[in-house]
Amino acid sequence: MKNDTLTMAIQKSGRLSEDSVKLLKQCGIRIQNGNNNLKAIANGFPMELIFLRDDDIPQYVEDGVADAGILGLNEVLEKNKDVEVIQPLGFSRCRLSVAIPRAMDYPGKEFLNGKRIATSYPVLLDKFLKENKLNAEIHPISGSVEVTPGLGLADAIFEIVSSGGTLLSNGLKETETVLKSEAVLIAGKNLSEPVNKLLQQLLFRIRSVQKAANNKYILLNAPEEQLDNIISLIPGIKSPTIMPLAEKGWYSLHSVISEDDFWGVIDKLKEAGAQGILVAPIEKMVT
Ligand code: PRT
Ligand code: ZN
Repeated sequence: MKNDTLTMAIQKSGRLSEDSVKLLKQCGIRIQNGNNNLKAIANGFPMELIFLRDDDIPQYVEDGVADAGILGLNEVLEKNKDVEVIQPLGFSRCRLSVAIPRAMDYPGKEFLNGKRIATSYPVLLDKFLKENKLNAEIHPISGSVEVTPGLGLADAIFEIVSSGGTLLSNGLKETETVLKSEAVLIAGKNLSEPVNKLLQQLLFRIRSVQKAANNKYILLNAPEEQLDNIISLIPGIKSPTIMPLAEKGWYSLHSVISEDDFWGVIDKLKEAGAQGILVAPIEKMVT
């Protein structure tokens, strides 16, 4: 393992691949020779990439072959390797749920007692059953878990749900949400000091990108008598920038607003007499 490079494992091809590469790109890290090979060198950061099946990433990180990796939290918890979850990344959101045939009554978790449950997550299912003192038979299966009840191979399933479309088209209904998952950054526990420093630099970039995505740049014109009121509505990072307009009694005000507050605040700003409100995306945000 090199000390001057962060070795990052990402999914070779699948649901996580595109967003993993996109996130790195937003952090100023571009991949030179695509993901056709097992490895690639990055531009813009001392990083080497390894492209793997997501199932293999926790083991590679535990073994120190990779320093860090990007994969779904569901897979990290299922593999249960000695790695650290460093940062949720906000994409590939899904949930790990129990589902049963739609026509069945579901009185509660005790329904699962004595039942056969098909899953590609046997470790997490076993944990769920034990935590709830349920006694069910686990049928590990690697794909198309949703078809098993229809084929008479299982009474229930424990599988990833996103839109719910696959459950619907297989005549199933979701009865328990056991885990909410999204892509996460994981890292090894015994990184050398220089590699850990690189990881912290990467983390700083990721958080700046995430903060920017959650905030908007807002510009507006405000009448002088409403300035204090408007400033209290959009306080910004430190305080808003205020510049006088050519027209007497009017000011231009620049600030930052959280995506979540946006619509609620816009109405109040209009009520306070703000005009010419412009809202623009922020690419990076360093605070
Ligand atoms: O080949 P490799 O092993 O690398 O990939 P993979 O086939 O194991 O995984 P992949 O690429 O399918 O998914 C990678 C990760 O994406 C998962 O571990 C989850 O963290 C996340 N993710 C997000 C999903 C989904 N959404 C998803 N919808 N993983 C799987 N699905 C499947 C699910 O298994 C089910 O069959 O989609 C179906 C349900 O989708 P809906 O939208 O119909 O509910
Ligand atoms: Zn996989």
